[in-house]
Amino acid sequence: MGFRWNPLVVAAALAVFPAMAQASDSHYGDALLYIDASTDTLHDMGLDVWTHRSTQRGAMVRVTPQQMATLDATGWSYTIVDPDLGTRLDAEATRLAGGPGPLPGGLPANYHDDYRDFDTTLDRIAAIAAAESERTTIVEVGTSLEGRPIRGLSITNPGPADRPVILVQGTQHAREWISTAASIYAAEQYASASSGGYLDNQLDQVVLVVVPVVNPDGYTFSWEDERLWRKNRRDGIGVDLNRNWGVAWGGDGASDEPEAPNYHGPNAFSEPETVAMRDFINADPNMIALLDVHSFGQLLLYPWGYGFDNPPADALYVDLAQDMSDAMFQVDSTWYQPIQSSELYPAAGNVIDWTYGVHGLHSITIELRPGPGEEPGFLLGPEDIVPTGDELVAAIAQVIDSSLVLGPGTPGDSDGGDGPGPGDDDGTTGDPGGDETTSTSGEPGDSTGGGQGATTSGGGEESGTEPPPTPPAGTAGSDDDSGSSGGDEAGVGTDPGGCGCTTSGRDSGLGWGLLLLAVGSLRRRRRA
Ligand code: 0X9
Ligand code: ZN
Repeated sequence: MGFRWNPLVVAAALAVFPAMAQASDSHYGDALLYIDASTDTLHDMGLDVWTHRSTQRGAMVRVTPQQMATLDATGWSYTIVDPDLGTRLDAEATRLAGGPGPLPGGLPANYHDDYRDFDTTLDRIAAIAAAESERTTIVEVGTSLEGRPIRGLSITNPGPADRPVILVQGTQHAREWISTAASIYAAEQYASASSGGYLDNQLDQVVLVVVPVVNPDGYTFSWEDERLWRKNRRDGIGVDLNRNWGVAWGGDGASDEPEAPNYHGPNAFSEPETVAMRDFINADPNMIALLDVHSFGQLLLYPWGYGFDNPPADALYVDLAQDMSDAMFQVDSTWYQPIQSSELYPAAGNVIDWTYGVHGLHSITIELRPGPGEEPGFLLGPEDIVPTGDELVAAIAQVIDSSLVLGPGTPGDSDGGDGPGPGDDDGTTGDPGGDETTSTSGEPGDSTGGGQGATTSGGGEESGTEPPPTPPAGTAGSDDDSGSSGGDEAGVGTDPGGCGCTTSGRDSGLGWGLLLLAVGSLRRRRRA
């Protein structure tokens, strides 16, 4: 039997928890926990939520020693997954500092042995383009806030110019390094595909564009200052790019607090990174599909993500995501769960709602390895890069095959049926997203600059059965907090992850002194 959340306990905890530290630090003593609570609540408490799902119980969160002390004082129950994240982060930093980087020139085979920083990623893009100049051109999508290139590869065989375009974009979220690594790996597999093979045949029929790092500033910051950074680098605080798109912008699962990990920005398309990608997509009438690559949780997510309405193309998406899951399972029996995005948790202003809602692209968010609630989350080891990359290749191949059969889709927002409704921002008018519900609009995103036009240069079979899920019960992957399962109960003293790790079961009683302090603090904040 669990207990029902006592509103006073929640209020007290909200008042006494310090805001999540976004600044650079070593994370010594930070722990990863499972906490069986509403993820909205955990987020409001300033905890760094790594994995959660609105329709299930429990979340994986990172807590500082101070937050842990407060948790203990408030008597919440939790399960320790990793008692000291600092050790793991240090081990990764030491490995990267000591490990051999890729040799200069050509396409050194050891490139995919480990994660690579932004400049090395750009070098690899250049090297792929040089080595496969018949098939590959470099695409300049735009420029980040701090002036870094948002650069990709366009990969195709010689053929008609108006073939369907499939876009794969990675690393909207900085700390999801496997997204960068797997996207580059997949681009390379296509660019160097053997003549006459499956991938080569696909390249006869489509143009594949891969942009491995949509958020170069955040990615660089995650290498140089703060490994667990998520957003872009706006004002040193950051905007969550995957809340900054113009369909249902400002709705559920997006915060208007700049410090929040899911801060949506002052208006839709306020950021040069989303503007650049938006303009790139707007400019290409042949674009037919988008795969947005994240980690973690092994999930295939389809629209809508802003809320629980079914998209007009619901049946299509159920099939597409299932077919992708089947194709990926064929690679090495790793199961990716297909679900509607909002079932993970609502996340208004995400990219796939915009690409589907405005352009009708067949749009999928993929959360790569590890599985839901699985260690080490964002700190996935380098040995997973190639197998995850192979899974991403299978996912892309299925998106291509399905898109060729389906043809261009219909904008999900165009028929007045389910969906955010007309008036969503296609970015061409400068009008902020049409469905803001919780935030005031600022200036049009188009006014921030950075949205230059893109230029180019340079040269499965189905398994039939659904494999069983392997995740620990009650968790599913994602690093942002926005879902709410309201009225969650906590299984006191249980091990929600089924991971056999240390459990600290405590009763939910709260010291009266702490409670009064907290309520007083809340009152003071309200008056302010
Ligand atoms: O929160 C996100 O932006 C994505 N998860 S992540 O852990 N990589 O940050 C998921 C977005 C998918 N859309 C919805 N859940 N609605
Ligand atoms: Zn992400």
